[in-house]
Amino acid sequence: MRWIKCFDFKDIIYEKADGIAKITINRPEVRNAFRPETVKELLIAFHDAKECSDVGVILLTGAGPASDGKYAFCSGGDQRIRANKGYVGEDDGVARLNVLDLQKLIRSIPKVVIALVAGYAIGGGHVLHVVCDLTIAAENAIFGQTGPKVGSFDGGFGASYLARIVGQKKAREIWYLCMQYDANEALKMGLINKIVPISELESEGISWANKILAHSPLAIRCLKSAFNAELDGQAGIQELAGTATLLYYMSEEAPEGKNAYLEKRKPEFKKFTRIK
Ligand code: 2NE
Repeated sequence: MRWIKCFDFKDIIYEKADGIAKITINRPEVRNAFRPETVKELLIAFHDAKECSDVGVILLTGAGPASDGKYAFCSGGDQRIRANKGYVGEDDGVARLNVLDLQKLIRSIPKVVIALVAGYAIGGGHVLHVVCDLTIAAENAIFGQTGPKVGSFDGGFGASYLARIVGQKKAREIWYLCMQYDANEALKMGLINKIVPISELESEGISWANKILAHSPLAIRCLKSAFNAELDGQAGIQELAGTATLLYYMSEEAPEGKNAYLEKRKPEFKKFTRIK
């Protein structure tokens, strides 16, 4: 794969090739913990991938190994800069939880997002893989939440969507006990889709991406918003309805309304047959 680097980011690496975007959190010295600058860059990269019509699948991963040989997908919020109101940006001194915006974007982006997890996916980093459409894990992957141990919690997607994936009992166990789970345990509870040797993690992600890219983009888009609609309340319905509007714009009927308006005439909708 000949990845082409996009933008010049500090905390992440953003690359594209052959319909796939790869976003790598690049802070291995802190197990790829995120700070506001990291999340800001991730939001820019995901927005770019959303706008780029060449991209159909996005891979999200963590850089590694670190200098001690260990791997991480992401270890959540950088605890060194956590203040009373959230994580404080180095540039602006503002405390916030902008990772929640990132979670929403990953879920609503009309393209498939695949998490490639090597090593730790912990805390807010665990939630990031949870909100991805699919997760492929290396054999060394470790999953877990730490919130109640470090004085935090994610009661949004991190709890409710996790419970939809692994069931209420298991989700409560994960959050209340803050234990770590290896790749086999994660696969058994339906938290991830597949385990591969670490040397094959990226190639497996690319192989899955290519399978998806060979399929109908609109069908995949409709399916993603349909999966979300049931769970995400008004926002989920809005997403699905947005896709329905897109499809309607592509019909013969919708342009008739717009053209009639622009031509200052009455629209002729009667010429269209009602679909049974
Ligand atoms: C990830 C884990 C289990 C790895 O353990 P280990 O033993 O392999 O590494 P170690 O030595 O703990 O970490 C290596 C270096 O990375 C730093 C460590 O402090 C250490 O630095 P030095 O001592 O070498 O200087 N590091 C690792 N994770 C960090 C982090 N999140 N923030 C800052 N520095 C970090 C182990 O490192 C671990 O448990 N990490 C903490 C995981 C955690 O509690 N994350 C925050 C959860 S809360 C959250 O993410 C959140 C939320 O709940 C709601 C909204 C937004 C965010």
